[in-house]
Amino acid sequence: MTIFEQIADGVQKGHSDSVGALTRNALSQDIPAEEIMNKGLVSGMEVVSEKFKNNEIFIPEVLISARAMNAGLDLLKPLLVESNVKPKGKVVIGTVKGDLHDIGKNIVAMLLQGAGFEVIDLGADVPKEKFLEFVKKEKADILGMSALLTTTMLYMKETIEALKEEGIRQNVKVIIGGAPVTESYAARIEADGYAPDAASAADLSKRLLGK
Ligand code: B1M
Repeated sequence: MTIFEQIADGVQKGHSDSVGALTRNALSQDIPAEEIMNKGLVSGMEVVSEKFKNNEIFIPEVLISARAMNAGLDLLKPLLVESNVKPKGKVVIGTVKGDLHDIGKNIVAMLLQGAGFEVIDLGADVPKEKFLEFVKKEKADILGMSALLTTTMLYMKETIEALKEEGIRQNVKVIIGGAPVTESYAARIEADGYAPDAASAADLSKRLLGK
């Protein structure tokens, strides 16, 4: 196995210690950080993402793999920033106001990160003012909103209306998801896309930015 395959394998198995050690080893061989990230960490997380989509693995395994991926990513981050490697895009994400469910949103954030996006996670119970503030401040390419309650999903529409009122709706793609959310609801509130699960959210984001 190449060192990239070993890193990818470590991510899939959720072995944080070995992913960290292998990432250090790869760096000591002067392999560029971007290559380690893409061919090792992201490639491993893509397999995890696919298996999650196909119900071959479940939330605990995804969380353990994400932790292993982060063990490598933490070592690469300073180098990636230094070498100015551009992420695929910037995503501001959060669970909407009134809603404390964040497990699904966290997985979406992790898989987006695993797919090469810079992710700014605002947490749960996020008011529209905060979404707007961060979309503007961070010049986000994508705003991701999650909702798990039939009552709180209505707040997604309010946030999109607020983006329009602020005159910045055209600057950002809006994607939404969460158990009660549907494709037709997304169309109705004029979101740019809906994803039924975390892996699809990463695919959708790449598609929307033409990556
Ligand atoms: Co709540 N809860 N809960 N809950 N809870 C549900 C959602 C519910 C369906 C349970 C039920 O009654 N059967 C129900 C909602 C009913 C409805 O509105 N239709 C419900 C209720 C009623 C409530 C309370 C009101 C209960 C009460 O207090 N009386 C209360 C509300 C609190 C609040 O938010 N204000 C409440 C509280 C809680 C806990 C705090 C105890 C806990 C949340 C803990 C936490 O998140 N930190 C909780 C939990 C765990 C659940 C269930 C059991 C599981 C949710 C979950 O984490 N699923 C849930 C029942 C269920 O869904 N079966 C339920 C796993 C997660 C990986 O899936 O979040 O769907 P999910 O995310 C998926 C996709 O939806 C998608 O990708 C994810 C990964 O594949 N996705 C996106 C999610 N966000 C996305 C964003 C995207 C794209 C895709 O783009 C940006």
